[in-house]
Amino acid sequence: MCGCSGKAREDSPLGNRGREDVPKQSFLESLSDEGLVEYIGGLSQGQPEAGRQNEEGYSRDDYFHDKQRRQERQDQEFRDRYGNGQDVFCGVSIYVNGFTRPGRMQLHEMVVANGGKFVHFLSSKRQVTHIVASNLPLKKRVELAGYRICRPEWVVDSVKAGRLLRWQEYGLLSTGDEMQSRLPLDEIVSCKHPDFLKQFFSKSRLHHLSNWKADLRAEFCGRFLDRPLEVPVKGEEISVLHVDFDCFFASVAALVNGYDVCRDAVVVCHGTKNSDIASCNYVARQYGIRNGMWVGAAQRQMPAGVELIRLGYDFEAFENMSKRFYEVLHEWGFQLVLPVSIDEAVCIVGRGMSEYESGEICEGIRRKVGEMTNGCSVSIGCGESLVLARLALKIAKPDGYKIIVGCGDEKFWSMLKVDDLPGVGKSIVLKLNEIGDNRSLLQVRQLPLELLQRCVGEKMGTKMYLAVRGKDDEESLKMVYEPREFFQRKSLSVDINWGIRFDKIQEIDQFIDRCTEYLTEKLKEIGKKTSQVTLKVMKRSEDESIEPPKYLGMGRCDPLSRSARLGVPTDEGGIISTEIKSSFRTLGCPPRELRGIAIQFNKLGDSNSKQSKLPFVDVKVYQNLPNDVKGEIGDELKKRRISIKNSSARASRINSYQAQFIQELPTQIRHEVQNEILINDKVRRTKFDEMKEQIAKRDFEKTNEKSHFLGSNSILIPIKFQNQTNFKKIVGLVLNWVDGTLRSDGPHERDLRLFEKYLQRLSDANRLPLALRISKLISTRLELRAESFSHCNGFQEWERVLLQLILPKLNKNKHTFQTVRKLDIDFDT
Ligand code: DCP
Ligand code: MG
Ligand code: MG
Repeated sequence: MCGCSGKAREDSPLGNRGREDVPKQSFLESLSDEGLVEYIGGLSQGQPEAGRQNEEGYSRDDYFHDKQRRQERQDQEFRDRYGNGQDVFCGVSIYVNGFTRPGRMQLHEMVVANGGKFVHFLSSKRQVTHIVASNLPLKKRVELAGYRICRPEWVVDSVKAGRLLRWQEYGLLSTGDEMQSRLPLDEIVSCKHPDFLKQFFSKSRLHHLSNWKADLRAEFCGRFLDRPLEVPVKGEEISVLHVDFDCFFASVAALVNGYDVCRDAVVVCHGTKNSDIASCNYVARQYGIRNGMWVGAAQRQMPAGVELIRLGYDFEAFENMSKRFYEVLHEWGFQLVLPVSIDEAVCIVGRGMSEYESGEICEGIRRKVGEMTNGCSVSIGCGESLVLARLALKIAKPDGYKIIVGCGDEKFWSMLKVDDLPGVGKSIVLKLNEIGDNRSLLQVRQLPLELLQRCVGEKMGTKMYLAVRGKDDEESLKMVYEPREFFQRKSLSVDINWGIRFDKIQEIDQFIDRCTEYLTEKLKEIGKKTSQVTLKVMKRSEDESIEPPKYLGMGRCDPLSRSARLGVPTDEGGIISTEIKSSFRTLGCPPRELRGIAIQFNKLGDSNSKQSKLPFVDVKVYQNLPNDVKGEIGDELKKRRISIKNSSARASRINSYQAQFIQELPTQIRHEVQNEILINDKVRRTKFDEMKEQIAKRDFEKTNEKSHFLGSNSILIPIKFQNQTNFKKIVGLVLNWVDGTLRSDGPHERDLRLFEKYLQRLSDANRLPLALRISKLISTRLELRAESFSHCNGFQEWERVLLQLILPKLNKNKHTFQTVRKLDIDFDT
C-alpha cells in the first residue's frame, strides 16, 4: 500500500496517521538533485577539495565550478572558525577608539563572527556606522561629533541578545548631547561607505524612474499569464491614445505641499543652485523654465517679485498617483494598455474610431483621472498610429487632447518641430538644417527618402520618412503586435552617476561587489540568470576640472565600456563581480578619474533553463560519509544517475599548484591573494593586447637568457642549494627528500636549516616566485601522499614544517610577496 520504508515514515516530519494511504517520499527522495548533493556535502566529514592533482583539461565551466566551490569553502571556513550562525551586525561597520573593556581584539572577533565589519583605521569617518569607545577626551568628542558613539557593552549585549540592540541606549555622550543627534546617515554618505548605494538609490530620481518602468512592464507581462494575448490583428485598422501627465512631478509635489499648480511657479529638484530640475509646471514654463534646467539658471528667469517654488521629491506620492492613473486606464476596457513610463501609457483600440467617439473617450479619461488624482491633469494625443498619437500629444499639452484624422493636415505638420519626433535629438536637428531649412516637420515631409537617409543615416532616415507620413516603423510596431516580447525584461542595471570619488582600486572592487550584490538579489527575485555583463565607466575628461560645478556630479566625462560573456548563465555574485572587476581593469580608468559607473546584466534567461552543469558528488565527500548512510545514499544517487566522481578533474591546470598552496595561507592573506590572482588572471585572459605583450616579454626573456649564458651583464645570480644551481634539479632534490623522509621521522634539523636559508636567499634576490613555487610543490606532494602516509610521524612533521616554518617565512616577506605575486601569475605560463 505505502511505497516507502518504515524508517522514512518515522522520520517524516508529517508522520501523521490519517494520511498513511498516500504514498510518501523518503527524506532523500524528497530532495532535488542539487539539494541532495548539497545535503551529502553537509553530512560528509572530510574536505571535498583534498587531493586535487589531476591536471586534465580546463574549461570555462570548470572555472566557474572551481570558483564557486572555493567561495563556498572560504565562507564555510570563516564561519567554522569564528561564526555562530548569527548575523547580528549585518550592515554595521565598527571602529574601536582607544582603550575599551572588553578589548579591541575581543570586540573585533565578536563583530566579525556576527556578520559585521571591523575597521582598523579610521581613514574616513564615513566608512563606519558606529564608533565604540569607553571614554572620549573632549578633543575627540569634538572631532567625532555627529557620529554614533557608543560603549562596548552595546556590542557584547547585542551578541548576547542575538540581535542588534539600539545603540542609543549605549550612547557614550549624554543622551541630550546635541552632537550625537546628527547621524552620518542623514548626511551625504561617501561612495566608500556600505550605505552609499542605499542612499543613492533612495534619492536618485532616475533610479526610481527605471525601477518603476521595470515594475510596470513586469506587471504588464504578468497580465498575460492568466489569459491568452489579445493583440490586434496585423493589417487591420487601430486607434491609439497616448496619455501623459502634465508636469507630473511638479503637479504631484504641488498638490502634496499645498501649492496651486495653476498659479504658482513650481519646480521639483534636490538642491538650490547646481542641481537640475526634474519637472517644472506650466506656470514656470511661461518664464522660459524647462525640465532639465539647473535651478540657478531657472531662478534667473524669474521676474522680480515672483517666487519660484522649489519642492523636493516625494517618490511615494508619485507612485501612488501613477497607480491610480493606470487603474483608470485598465478599467476603461482598452484592448491593450502599454506601459511607457510612470506618467504615461499608450492605449490601443483594435479598430478605427470616429473623431466623435475618440473625443468622448479622451474627455472621459481626462475627467476620471482628474477625479482619481485630486485634480492632476493628463493630456491625450489620438491617431491611427503610435507616432501620430505621440505627435498629437505634443500639441494637446498642457491640459488638453488632440485627435488626428487620417494622416494629419498641413497645419498639424507645420506646428511640429524635428525634435518632436521620438528618438530625434540635437545632432539630427543640426544635420537636417545643414541641408536646408528643415525646422518644421512640414518641411521634412518634402524631403525624398534618399536624401533623408544620406543626411541622417539609413535607419533613422527611413524611420523619419515613415513618421512624417504618420506611419510606424517595424521596431515600434512590435510594441503593438508582440507586446509581451517587447516589454519582457531583457536586462537589469544600476547606473551611479553621482558621488563617485575613489582613491584606490580596492575601494572600487568593494563598490563593484556591492552593486553586484544588489543586482544579483534582483536577478534572483525575478528568477533569472544573466550570461553577459556590461560595465560602463565615466572617466573624467582631460579638460574637465577635478570637481565639476555640480557638487559630486560627473562633470564632462569620456564614456568607456566593456561587455563580457559569462559562458554559463549565472546569478552567482562572486562570478559576476570578478568579471566586472576584470573589465574595469581592462578599461584602464585610474581610480581617481572615475566619475560614474553603470553595470548592466544582459541576455537574461530563466533561472531553470540551460542547466549546463550536471550535479555530481565528489568521491572524497562520498567516502567520508558516515558508514551507516553510505548505502542508502549510494542507492539514491544511482537511481538518479548522479555520478560520484573526482572533482579534481575540474581543477585548473594553471592554478592547481597555486590553489593548493594558497589554501594553506592565513585567511586574510589568502582572500587577498585569491581575489587578485583571479581578477588578474581574467584580465590577462581577456586582453588580446596582453597576449601580445606576453609574447614580447617571452622574447625579451629569451634574449636575456642568452646574455646570461654568455656571462655578460647577468641579471640572475645563481643561487645554490646542495651545490645545485639548476632550479629544476633543486626541485627534484627537495621532492626526493620529502618522499624519503615521509615515512620515517621527517626532515633532519640541519637539512631544514639549509633549505630555510635557500628560501631566504631566493626572497632576498627578489625571486620569491621560486620560493613560492617550491613550497607549492612540497604542499602538493604532501597532498598526493596523504592517503598512504598521513598517519606517519614524518608526514605530520612535514606538514608542521610547511605551516610553521615555510609559510611564516613567506608571510614575513608578505610585502615583497604581494608585489611579486603579479609576476607569479605570469610565472606559470
Ligand atoms: N523625469 C525625470 N528626469 C527625466 C525624465 C523624466 O525626473 N530625465 C520625471 C519627471 C517628470 C516625470 O518623470 O515629471 C515625467 O516625465 P515627462 O517627460 O512626462 O515630463 P513632465 O510630466 O514633467 O512634463 P510634461 O508635461 O512635458 O509631460
Ligand atoms: Mg508628463
Ligand atoms: Mg511622460
